[in-house]
Amino acid sequence: MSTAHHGNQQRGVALIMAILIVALATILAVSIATESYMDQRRTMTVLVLDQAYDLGLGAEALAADALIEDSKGSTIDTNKENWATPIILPVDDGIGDIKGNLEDLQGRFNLNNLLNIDGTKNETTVKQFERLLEIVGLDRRWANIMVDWLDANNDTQSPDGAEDSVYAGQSPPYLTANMAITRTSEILALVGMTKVMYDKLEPFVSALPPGTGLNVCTAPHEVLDSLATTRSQFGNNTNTFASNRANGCFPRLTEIKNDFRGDPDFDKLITAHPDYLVEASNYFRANILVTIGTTELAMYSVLNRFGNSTNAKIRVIERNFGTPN
Ligand SMILES: [Ca+2]
Ligand SMILES: [Ca+2]
Repeated sequence: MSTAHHGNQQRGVALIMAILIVALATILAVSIATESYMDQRRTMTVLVLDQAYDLGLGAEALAADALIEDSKGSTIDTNKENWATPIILPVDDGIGDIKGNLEDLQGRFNLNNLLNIDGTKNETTVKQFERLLEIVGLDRRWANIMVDWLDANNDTQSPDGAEDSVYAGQSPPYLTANMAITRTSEILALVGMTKVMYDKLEPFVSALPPGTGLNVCTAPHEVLDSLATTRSQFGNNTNTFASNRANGCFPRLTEIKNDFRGDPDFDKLITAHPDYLVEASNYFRANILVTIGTTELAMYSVLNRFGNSTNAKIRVIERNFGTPN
């Protein structure tokens, strides 16, 4: 009996071993299958992203081409020209598409214009920026804080500036840039600047080379209205503004100069910087979204158009992925 019992025990152990082995084998098989599936997915994503990147570069080249074409026939730049028309191109019979549009960055307030070319504070554009801040619902004190962020010195603007001592007291501590910015998102480094505040301002500002002009044909009414305080504001009737814009450049340079003349701040700005307001642009951003299956690639390329109308050229001065700046 005891032998038979012993034999049963052995069979029992063998059965458990067999079940365990099968279970382990199953786990292993599932794990191998999952891993190889994940490997396939990863490889596919890498390949598709590569493809999306190449397609993005293609869309960027198309954008550059549109800007070169434009320079041949026109001396002004408006949102009614061909380059400003958004494009959608299908990829391989509908497995994806490329969406793209070009935006004139010179319609925005250039933060680097808060300083004169010689690096000193530009009193006239700082006044304009203070008004722009108010128009978008932010405190005007950000203007002087931005001046301190940009200017090379460590002397704090009165009363609202912030230099190294303020930033060194943060956790983690850091220092002011004390130079021109290349991305508007640097604003987020200012002490107290929140994402919500930044999002209010972002559509109206750029980070272009110092001295770059403001295109009145493409500037939103918020930016135009920041040029003067005592004149009728375009933002007071946005429908009229939009319908005037539907015909091309509005307001024309001569119109806005006539309309705003007599406003003390506007007169000072135009006297100090006669070339500040323009009707043509050299800096654009191509916003490109490539979708292939479930993979998306967002690409933002800043394009600089230079040379004359018979021989215009484009250089890409910045490429961002995922976010515009
Ligand atoms: Ca044009
Ligand atoms: Ca400074």
